[in-house]
Amino acid sequence: NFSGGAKSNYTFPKEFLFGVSTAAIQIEGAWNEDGKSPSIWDQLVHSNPTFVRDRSTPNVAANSYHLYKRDVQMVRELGVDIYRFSISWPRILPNGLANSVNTLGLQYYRNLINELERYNITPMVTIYHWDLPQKLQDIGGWTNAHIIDYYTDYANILFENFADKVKYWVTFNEPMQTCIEGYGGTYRAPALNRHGIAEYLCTHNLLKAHASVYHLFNRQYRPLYGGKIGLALDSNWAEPRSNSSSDRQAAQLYLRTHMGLYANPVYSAEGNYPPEIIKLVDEKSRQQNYSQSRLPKFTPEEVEYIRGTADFFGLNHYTTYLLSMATKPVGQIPSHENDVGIVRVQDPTWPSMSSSSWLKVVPFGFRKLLHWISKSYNNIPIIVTENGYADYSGVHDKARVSYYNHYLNALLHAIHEDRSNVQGYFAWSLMDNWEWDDGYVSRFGLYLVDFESPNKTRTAKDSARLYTRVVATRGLPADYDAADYTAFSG
Ligand code: GBH
Repeated sequence: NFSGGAKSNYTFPKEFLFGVSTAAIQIEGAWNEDGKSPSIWDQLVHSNPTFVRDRSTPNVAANSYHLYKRDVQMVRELGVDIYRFSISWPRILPNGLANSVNTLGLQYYRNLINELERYNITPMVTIYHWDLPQKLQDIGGWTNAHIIDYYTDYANILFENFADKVKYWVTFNEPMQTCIEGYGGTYRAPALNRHGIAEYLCTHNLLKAHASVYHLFNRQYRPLYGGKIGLALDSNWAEPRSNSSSDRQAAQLYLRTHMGLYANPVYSAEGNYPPEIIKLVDEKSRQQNYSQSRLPKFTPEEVEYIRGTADFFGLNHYTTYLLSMATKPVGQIPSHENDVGIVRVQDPTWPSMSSSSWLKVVPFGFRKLLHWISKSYNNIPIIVTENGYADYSGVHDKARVSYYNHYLNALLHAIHEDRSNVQGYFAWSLMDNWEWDDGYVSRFGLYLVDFESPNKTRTAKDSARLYTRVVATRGLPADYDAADYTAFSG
């Protein structure tokens, strides 16, 4: 039984926030219009087209740069309270640096925010959703400690312009993807692949940059305008592969050294990286003859500077893995994967026909993860900033409807039975978009986008209708069956 709980009459609290999420490069297009410079993703896919499953680019995507009014209309149709989108750094600062601000870029987001305001929809802004200006990558990107100041300058410009209207800010979307996959690996831009070294430098600078922007907001903007600021961390749930103590240890180690690498410094009572990862990387580095640990150290002052720098825990969650301890070395040497030394698989019997092979449908994992976060980080308010399902397209998206039903049912149980402090939920995504290395093959939208049509026509899917009902009634439809997984069996 994969379900997150039996069918119930639970409903979402009155003040619970419902929203939908997008990200700039995945929807906007206009990649070189009105002064925007290339991001590391433009650079990666233009120079290496086979990186993407269908060899597509985000050059035009859903053309939201020109169609944002239609986007806001869809948000209104859904009846949600809040819209999460990201701002493109290279659209605001083509050099990456604050010496020259692109007023046309600012104007685009001002128009979008004003349009949302007109219909009483709260904006949530992600300051960084992976699209670093290539010009900053040329000088080291997130491995260059000066980026802490560059990022703070960029955020300051956003606050100056928009903090009067934007009441929710997310500093970073999924730092694990940026650092471990982008700098340590090849799966995300800049695909640097300097494993064992660069992911830790990136993590170190990114956490300091997050704290710097939190303090800036707290000091200069919160007193004037109010508002909340946090991080959005991605995490799978980690289920022990068997009930052995070693597998149970592996599952905990996964949570503590993956999501925990970013969560512990910010959300734990004691701050700093989890002691497990410090010990593992220190020991390996010594054995490997490095003169110092490949994981940089925070000074006690830095630990304090970073600790507690978030008003909410943003969680992006999609799926679950089974964990066990590795019996022989895993991953490249050196690398974060090798440092941690655990093995991650999925149960082939878990249902899913998703276009994204990793996306197995395991609602109980969502519920357990919410509980784990609540317990580990002092019952911090959680906002689920992303959750959703990918298919190969179509408006009658039975599997997505089923996915949302099952995961929202698990969420209701988390709130009512486990008392997890979840205050909001965002569906990923408002519409089909450019799904990174999956291009336009994998579709996550509540709205279908016809990428072939000149107007990038958007059409509501069945899942959009479901979500509208959930938002309006604050509960699941009467015909929802918690035991039914047939939608995922092909
Ligand atoms: C999010 O990332 C992103 O924020 C969003 O932009 C994206 O469109 C959306 O989800 C859907 O993908 O390495 O074997 O674990 C998702 C986080 C975690 C999903 C890693 C893919 C890779 C499979 N990702 N996972 S594996």
